[in-house]
Amino acid sequence: MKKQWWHELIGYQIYPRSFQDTDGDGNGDLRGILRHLDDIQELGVNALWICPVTKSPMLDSGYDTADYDQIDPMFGTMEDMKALLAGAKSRGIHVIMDLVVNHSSSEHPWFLEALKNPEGEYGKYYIIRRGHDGQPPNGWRSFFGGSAWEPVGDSGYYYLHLFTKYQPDLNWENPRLRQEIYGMINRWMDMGVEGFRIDSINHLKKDFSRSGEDGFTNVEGIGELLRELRDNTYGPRGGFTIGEVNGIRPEQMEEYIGEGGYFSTMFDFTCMRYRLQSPCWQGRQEEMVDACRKELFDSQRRAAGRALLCNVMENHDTPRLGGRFCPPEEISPRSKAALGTMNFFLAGIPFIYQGQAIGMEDYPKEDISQFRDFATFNLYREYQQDGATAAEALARLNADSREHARTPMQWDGGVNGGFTDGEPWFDVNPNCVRINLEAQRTDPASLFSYYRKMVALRKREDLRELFIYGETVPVFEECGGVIAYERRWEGTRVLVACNISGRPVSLPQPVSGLEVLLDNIQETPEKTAPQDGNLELQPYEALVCRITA
Ligand code: TEU
Repeated sequence: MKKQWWHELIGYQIYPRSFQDTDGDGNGDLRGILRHLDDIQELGVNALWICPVTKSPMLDSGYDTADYDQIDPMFGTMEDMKALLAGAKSRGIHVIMDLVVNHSSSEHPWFLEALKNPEGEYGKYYIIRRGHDGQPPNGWRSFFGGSAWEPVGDSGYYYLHLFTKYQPDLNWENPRLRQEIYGMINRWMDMGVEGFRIDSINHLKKDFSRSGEDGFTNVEGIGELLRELRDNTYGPRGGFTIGEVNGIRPEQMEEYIGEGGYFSTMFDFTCMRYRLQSPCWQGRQEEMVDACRKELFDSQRRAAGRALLCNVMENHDTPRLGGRFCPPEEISPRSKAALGTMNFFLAGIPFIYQGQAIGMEDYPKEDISQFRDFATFNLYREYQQDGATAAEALARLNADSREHARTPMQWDGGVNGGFTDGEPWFDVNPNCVRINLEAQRTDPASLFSYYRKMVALRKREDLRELFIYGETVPVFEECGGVIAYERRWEGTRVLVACNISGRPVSLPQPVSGLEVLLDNIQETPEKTAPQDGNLELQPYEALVCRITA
C-alpha cells in the first residue's frame, strides 16, 4: 500500500451542539471546541471530524443544510471557524468537516425556488416528479419512516426525501448542481479544511425502475458521480475523506477506498450493528461477540494490503457502546476499556467519539417529550402504528435511540456537567457527578488515562508502522467471547487479546515470551501474562503484548 499522510491519523469526532457552550444559550459552539483543543491534544489524537456546523434549521441536527457557505449562528461565526482551524493547525490537528450533499434543508434558497416553480431551473436541483391518481411517483420509504415523497402543495408534483421531509434529495444528474457543490467544497478547502466525512454518499444516484432501497442505494453508475466529485475537489488537493458508505458488495471495497478509490477510507460499521438489546441477541452475549468478531475479521481480511478502513465503536447515530455489548450490571470502566481496545488496534484509522474516552452512557427517558430528534418522533409514531403501546414504543426508543449519543459532554461534576451556564438544549445525564473528564484526567487508573495510553501506544515510534500497515492475524477464534488478534510487521509481533465477557477465560493454547504493553487491569499485569503457559484473562480484561519469543 502506498503511504499517505492520512494513514497516520487517529481521529476524534465532535458533535458540536453537545460539546461545550460558551455563550450561555444552552447549545455547544465553535468557541467551545476551541476552548478544549488542549484536552483533545492531551488525548493524543491528530484529527478532528466536526459534525455539521453550517447554517441549518436543525431539524436533523445540522444534516439539513440551508446554506453550505455559512456557519450557523448557533455555532458562531466564520471568524470562529477560522480561529478553530488555526488553533487546531498550531497543535498538529487536522480538521475535517461533515459534507452533507445527498440532500439539503427544505429551507435552502434553492429549494424555496424549486417549490415556487418545480419546472424551473431550481426545480432541476431536486428530484421532483409527478404523482399519479393522487399517489406518489412510487412506493419508496424514507429511512426515518413514512413515504419518501412529499407533495408540493396541490400541484400534483412530489419531491423525494430519503430522510425527513425537511431534507429534500438533491438531483446529482444535474451538472449545474454538481458544479455548485464542487465550488462550495473547494471554498472550504481554500480556507484550510483538510477533508470531509461524507454523509449518506451511497444514496446519490437513484434508479426509479427499482423498488425499495435498491432504487437508491449503491445504484449502478454511482461510481461516475463519485469519481467526478473527487476529481473536481479533494482528489487533486490530497484531502482526506471518509465515506459513509453502507452495503457495498465486498468486492467493491477496493473501488471505493483502494489506491485511486473514491475516498481515502470508509467506516467499518460492524461493531455498531451488534446490540445486545436487539431481539436476535437478547441475553446471548457470547454468541453476539463471536458473530461480531467473525464479521470484523472478514472486513479486515478484505482490506488487508489494499486499503485502510476507518474503525469506529461509537458515533452520533448509535447508543453508547457499554450498553450495546454488556448486560447492565457489567457496564463499567473496565468493560468499556476492553471494548475500546478490541477495535482500536485493528488495521485502519481509528476514530473516537466525544464522551467515549470517559465512558459516557445512555440516558433513558421517562417521557417521549424528553427526546429532541424529529426522526425519533417519527419512529415513535411508526412503532405505535405497528401495534406497540406508547410505553412499549418508548421502551424501544430507550433501548436503541441514536439520541443517547447526543447528551451533552460531561466535563466536570458541577451544574450541567460543565457543559453550559444556561439551560441545556438536551438534558445532561445526571451521572455526570460520577462520569466526567475532570475526575478522570488526574486519575492514572481512569478510562481517560487508559485511552491516552492506547493512543500513545499506537503512535509509539517503534510500533507505529506495525499498527498502521501490519497484517492482522486472528487468533484464539475458537475461544467464545474473546476477540484476539496479532498484528505483524517486519518480524515484530503484537498480541491484542480482549475478553468481552463477565467470566474469566483461559486461552486454550500456551503462549510464551510476552511483554505487556497495555493492560486495562493495571494492578495485576504479571499474573495475567505468564512467561510460559496459558494466558488467563479476567472478566473484561484487555491485553496488548509484544511477543518476544
Ligand atoms: O446517517 C445516514 C443514515 O442514517 C444511514 O445509516 C442510512 O440509514 C444508511 O445509509 C442506510 O443504508 C447520516 C447521519 O450520520 C445522520 O445523523 C443523518 O441523520 C443522516 O445521514 C441524514 O443526513
